Amino acid sequence: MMSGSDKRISDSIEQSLNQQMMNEAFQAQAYLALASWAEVNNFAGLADFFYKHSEEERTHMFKFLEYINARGGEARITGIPAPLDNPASVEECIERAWQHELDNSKKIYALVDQAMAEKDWATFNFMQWFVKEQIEEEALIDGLRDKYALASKDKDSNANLYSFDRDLVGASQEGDLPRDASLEE
Ligand code: OFO
Repeated sequence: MMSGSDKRISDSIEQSLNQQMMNEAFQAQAYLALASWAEVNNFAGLADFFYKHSEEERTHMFKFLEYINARGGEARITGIPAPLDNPASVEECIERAWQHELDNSKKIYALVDQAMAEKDWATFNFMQWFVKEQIEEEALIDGLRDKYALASKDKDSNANLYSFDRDLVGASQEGDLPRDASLEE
């Protein structure tokens, strides 16, 4: 048990970290809802992809929880908003995911701003993992959008949509970082 003097984050940073912890829980819940919708609508590949992604978001929530407690603060688990109603189509489902990532990136950047303004370099450093993660996740979901766009070009055939979905079974959650591309050559 930490005493008050062991606390090495300000109250305002602690509050923002707690808020972001619950934002990550919300992300997990939102992806879970999209995954279940996809499963019910017989898109097994898309469901698999989003179930896995929901798990990833949950690990992000835990990273915040561990960090807050490790710095002598206190992680506070609160309620989260309900996910949106079911999407009307695969396209809407994927666009929702895209919007979730863009929104979450903004929240991450706001926390980085705050850590910098408070000269809390430990939190600033901790947040860099999330900055990188959001680059990867935006690339991952943008890649999904591209695949869907290709698959749905021929509106007369379901074959493309079928192979699009099959392609997602077991698809990696690791997006390639654009900035790493040259290192791998
Ligand atoms: Fe938590 O990484 Fe996406 O949102």
